[in-house]
Amino acid sequence: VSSPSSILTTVSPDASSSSSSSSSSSSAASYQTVDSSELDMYNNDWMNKYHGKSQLVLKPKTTDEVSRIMKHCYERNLAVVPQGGNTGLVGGGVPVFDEVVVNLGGLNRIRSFDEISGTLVCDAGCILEALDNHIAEKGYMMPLDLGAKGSCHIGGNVATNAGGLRFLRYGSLHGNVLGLEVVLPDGTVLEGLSTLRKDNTGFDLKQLFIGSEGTIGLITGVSIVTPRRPSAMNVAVFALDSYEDVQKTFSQVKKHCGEILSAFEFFDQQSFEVVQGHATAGVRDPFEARHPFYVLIETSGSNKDHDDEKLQVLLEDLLESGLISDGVLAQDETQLQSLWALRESIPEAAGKMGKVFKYDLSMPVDKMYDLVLDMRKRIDEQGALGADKAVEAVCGYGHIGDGNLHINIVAKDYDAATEAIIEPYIYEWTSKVKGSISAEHGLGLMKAQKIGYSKDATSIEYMKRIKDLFDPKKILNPYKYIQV
Ligand code: FAD
Ligand code: 2HG
Ligand code: ZN
Repeated sequence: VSSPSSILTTVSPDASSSSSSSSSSSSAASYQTVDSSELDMYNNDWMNKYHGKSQLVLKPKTTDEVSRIMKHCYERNLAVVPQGGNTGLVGGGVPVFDEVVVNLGGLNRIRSFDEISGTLVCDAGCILEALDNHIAEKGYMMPLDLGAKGSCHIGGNVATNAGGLRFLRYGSLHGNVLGLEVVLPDGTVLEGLSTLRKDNTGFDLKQLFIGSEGTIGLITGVSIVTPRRPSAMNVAVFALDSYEDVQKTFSQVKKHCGEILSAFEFFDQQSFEVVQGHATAGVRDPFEARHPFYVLIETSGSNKDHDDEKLQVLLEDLLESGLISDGVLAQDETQLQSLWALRESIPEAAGKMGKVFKYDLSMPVDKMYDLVLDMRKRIDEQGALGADKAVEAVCGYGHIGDGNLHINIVAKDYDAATEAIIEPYIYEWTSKVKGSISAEHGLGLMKAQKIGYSKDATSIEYMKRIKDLFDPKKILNPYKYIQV
C-alpha cells in the first residue's frame, strides 16, 4: 500500500519506505515509523478475538488530512478501516486482511463548549472520559458512560451508537447528537456540525452515521448536548433470590424513585463470582452470603437529603416485602465506586478468566433470563460445561432497565466446536421472541451475516442501497455490518 500524503503520521513496520517518503516530501512531513509490535495493537481487538494483517496505520490530526487520505484511497480502490479507541466488541474496528487502518486518535481537540446550553463540539478522537472530566469542571457530564470510557472515542461511540450505563436516564445518541462532521469515502467533507436542538429542514442525514460502524463515512467532529452534572448521586446494590423478584424490584424502584433513577443494572451469581475471582481491584463482596441475583440502582438528583430519604424508604419497603434478601447503600464516593465496580468489572474479569463469546441482545424483560438458563442447559447437555470443560461459565447481566441482556460465555478457546453449540441457537431464540441480536455493540464482523435475524428483507435491501449511495466502491470497512 503506498503512502497517501506527506503530512500524515503513519505506523508501519516498513521503516525504509515510510521514512524515504518523508525525506523526499515537503517540510510539513511528520512520518513516524515504529516496529511491528506496535502494529499489533491496531490489528487486534480488545478481546484478542479478531486479527487483521494491516501493514499501514495512518494517524491523521485534522479533518483535512482525513479527507486527503480518503481521496487518495478512493482513487486507488484501497480499502480502509476507520478506528477509534479499538474497544469495540464485534470486530468492527480492526482489519480483516490488510486494509489501511485510519486511526482517529490524533483528532483530539475540544472545539467549543457552551456553558448555557451544555453543547459540546469536539473532534471525534477525543476520549470519552477526558470529555467527561473536561465538562465536569463546568458542572456538566457526558450523556453516556461505559466501562471502556478511558479508551473509547466519542467518534467510536457515535459510530457504534453506544448505549451504556446512562442510557436509561439520558437516552440514545440518536437524541443527544446535534451534528456531525463526516469525511465520505471519496474525501468529500459533509459539514454537519450543527448545534441546533431543532431543525426540520429535510432528511436528518447525521442519523445515518450514528450506528453506521464506519461503513459509510469517517466521523471527524461531533456536536452533542450534555446534561447538568447531578449534585447528589446514590448507588445501592440489592441481593435477590429469583429473576421474578428482579423484575418486581424494577417496578418498585420506578414507583418510588422514577424521577431520580439513572441506572438499573442486573447481574447473576455466576457473573458475580467471575468478578470475585478475576477482577483487578476494589471488588470485595459486600454481602455475607452469595445470592442468585443482584441489581445495582443509581439515582441522580439535586437534593441529597431528599434522594437519601427516598432510597431509605425504598430499601425498607423492598426488605419488608421480601423482594430483596439483602442490600447495601454507598455511604461515600469510594463506596459508590466500589459498588459500581461489581457491575462494571464483569467484562474485564470474564476476559481474564478465558476467551469470551459475547452476546448483546434486547428482548422483552420477562423472557430474558430464560435464555441464560436455556444456554447453560444446552451447553451442559453437550457435555461442555464445567471447570475442566470447553465452557467454564455462562454469565447473564446487563442493562435490564433498557431491556438489554449481555450473555458472556467464558470458554477455553475461540473454537468452532464451542461456537457451534451456541450459534445459531442463540440468534434463533432471540428472533423468536422478536428481540434484537445487537442491542448496543453493533454488527461488526461478528454479526455481518446475521442481521436477517432482526430485520426484514425490505429493510436490509434499503440499507444496502444506502451503503451503495455513500460508498459505491465499497472501500469503507469491507466484510462488516451487512453482508447477507
Ligand atoms: P472502535 O472499537 O475503534 O470502533 C468501533 C466501530 O466504530 C468500528 O466499526 C469502527 O470502524 C467504527 N469507528 C470508530 N471510530 C469511528 C469514526 N470516527 N468514524 C467512523 N467510524 C468509526 N458498548 C456499549 O454500547 N455499551 C457499553 O456499556 C459498553 N461497555 C463496554 C465495556 C468494555 C470494558 C469494553 C471493552 C467495551 C464496551 N462497549 C460498550 C463496546 C465499545 O466500547 C463501544 O462500542 C465503543 O463505542 C467503541 O468506541 P471505540 O472508539 O473504541 O471504537
Ligand atoms: C457492558 O454493559 C458492556 O458492560 C460490555 O456493554 C458487555 O462485555 C460485554 O459483553
Ligand atoms: Zn452493555
